[in-house]
Amino acid sequence: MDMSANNSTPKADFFDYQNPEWYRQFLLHMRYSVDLRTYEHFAGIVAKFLNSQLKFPQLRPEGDDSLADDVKSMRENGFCSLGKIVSDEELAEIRAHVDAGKAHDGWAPDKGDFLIADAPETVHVAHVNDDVVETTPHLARFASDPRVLARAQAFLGVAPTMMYHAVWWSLAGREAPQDAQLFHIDRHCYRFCKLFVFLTDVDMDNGPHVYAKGSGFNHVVWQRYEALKKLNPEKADGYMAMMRAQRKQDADVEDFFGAENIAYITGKAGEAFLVNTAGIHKGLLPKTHNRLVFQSLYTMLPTIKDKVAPIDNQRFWTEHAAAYGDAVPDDYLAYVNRLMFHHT
Ligand SMILES: O=C(O)CCC(=O)C(=O)O
Ligand SMILES: [Fe+2]
Repeated sequence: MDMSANNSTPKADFFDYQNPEWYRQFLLHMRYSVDLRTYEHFAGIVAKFLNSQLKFPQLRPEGDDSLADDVKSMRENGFCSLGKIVSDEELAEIRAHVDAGKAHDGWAPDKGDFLIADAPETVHVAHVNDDVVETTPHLARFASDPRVLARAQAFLGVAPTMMYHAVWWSLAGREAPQDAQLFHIDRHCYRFCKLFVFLTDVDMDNGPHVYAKGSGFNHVVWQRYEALKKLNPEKADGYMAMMRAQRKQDADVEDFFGAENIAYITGKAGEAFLVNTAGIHKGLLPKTHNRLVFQSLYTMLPTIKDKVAPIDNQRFWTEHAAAYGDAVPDDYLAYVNRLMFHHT
């Protein structure tokens, strides 16, 4: 045995005390590996640890009297409505900026950039380019609206971490749904939720967000499985197979959750909702008009998988203060936005 070599090998280096990468990979692995029955318990441990370090009290914006009911609805149904949070003037400014910017196919970026008016027929979902999203007025402020952060915090059990802002078009007139237009679940973190702000009017024909109520918690998924197993073992296996499949058939989702529990979330341009997309969901393929949506993602910990793109947006801090005063303490706001904006 050659004992003269130093102990630097790829494996030894990867698991070096100083290498953050293995800690990151370990956290990611836990996300997919924790037993479904105890998933919430594990998420609670993560929240407890973070709170012991952060010590941020629960945000309670003045006059916000539906916080408790909304969080209850997020837990029981999977989502809550925030009503109209964007004025018509703001909408017009947002639209002017977005319409003038380029977009790309969210699932095939190699197709290149295009103006939405020239979107190729093969594109179903056109993501507005990052440089356009970053410079669109108002969006960053909505994402840190005290009511939004308060709900995200109460739902997650800890002050949220903002992972990204995204804007995309779901294009009408395409024949069959694709990707996120089919039922699926997201797995960004142990607990997470997303803010959706409709930037066009959305009715049943224009791409509502569709959600299977009560599908958002792993332990509940497991309880349903156990209950079903007693009544009908074969059906229980079918249910688990559906939960594991990446894309879920409409008929299965309706069968297992009940057609009455499939919610179609529509709304006027400027209306917003928060949703736990760990539950089964999709954006229904729009028939008549293109749908434009703004989204931000709130997690307990950085997700590792989502791209982190720091934005130089000094406007954000002054705009936020002008809109919401000191409803969100400075250190709280800086923590929430630490991956996205530099605080000065
Ligand atoms: O477009 C939608 O309504 C759903 C998109 C989606 O699956 C997501 O944002 O996780
Ligand atoms: Fe999704």
